[in-house]
Amino acid sequence: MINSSVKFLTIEGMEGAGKSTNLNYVIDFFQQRGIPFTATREPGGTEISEKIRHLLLEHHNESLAPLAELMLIFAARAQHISKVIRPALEAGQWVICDRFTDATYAYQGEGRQLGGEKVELLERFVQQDLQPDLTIILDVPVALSAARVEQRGGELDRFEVEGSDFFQRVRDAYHQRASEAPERYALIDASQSLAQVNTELQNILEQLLD
Ligand code: T5A
Repeated sequence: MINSSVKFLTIEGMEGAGKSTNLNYVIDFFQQRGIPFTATREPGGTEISEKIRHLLLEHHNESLAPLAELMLIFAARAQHISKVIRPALEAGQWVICDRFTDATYAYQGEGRQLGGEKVELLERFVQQDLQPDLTIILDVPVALSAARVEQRGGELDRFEVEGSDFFQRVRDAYHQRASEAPERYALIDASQSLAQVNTELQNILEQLLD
């Protein structure tokens, strides 16, 4: 059962799961009902955090150490929380965020194999009591994620060039987190047609706002 006091909603999933596509659906849903919200994303969401995002996604002549990657993500997050997320929540708005710390557990904790303890340490330090109230995970198998990224075209970023083992660890981590706290997560099979995904999303949002 979804808690009706939900305010901080995050959307997660692997590359090509359809986060951007479905985020637009969520935004329309809120707009049609006149519910005040802030839609944002991670890494990014502020001028400085977007600069860190570029640093994270671009290719460089030297490799980025996984621990440095983790610290950059939390630096961007600290700025984002301070400038966007907390002010919006304090103003009584919903916050709808494309990725948040679940992505760090999945990509840095498991994908990069840094382990969950380091992520948890920084999560406590940076977020204190702040946690999403509900996280929607758009779940796709690794092969479909790769196929959708390929179909979308364009240059692959620093994460998208990773292999299937990396992404399998990422997907497993999302499943693990969802199974450990089912009340905080809604898992949608995003390998279905977009119309079917939208229907599931609509059911979740209606429950949320009832
Ligand atoms: N990252 C992020 C970390 O490593 N740690 C962290 O803590 C955080 C916060 C950027 C990267 O940062 C990493 C993870 C990421 O690698 P991002 O901007 O969210 O994160 O980037 P991507 O996940 O790469 O976003 P994408 O745009 O690739 O994926 P989306 O948004 O999930 O997919 P979308 O909506 O663009 O759809 C992709 C294609 O699939 C089609 C769409 O039309 C589009 O062509 N599609 C479908 N087709 C058929 N059926 C459906 N149901 C479909 N849904 C979408």
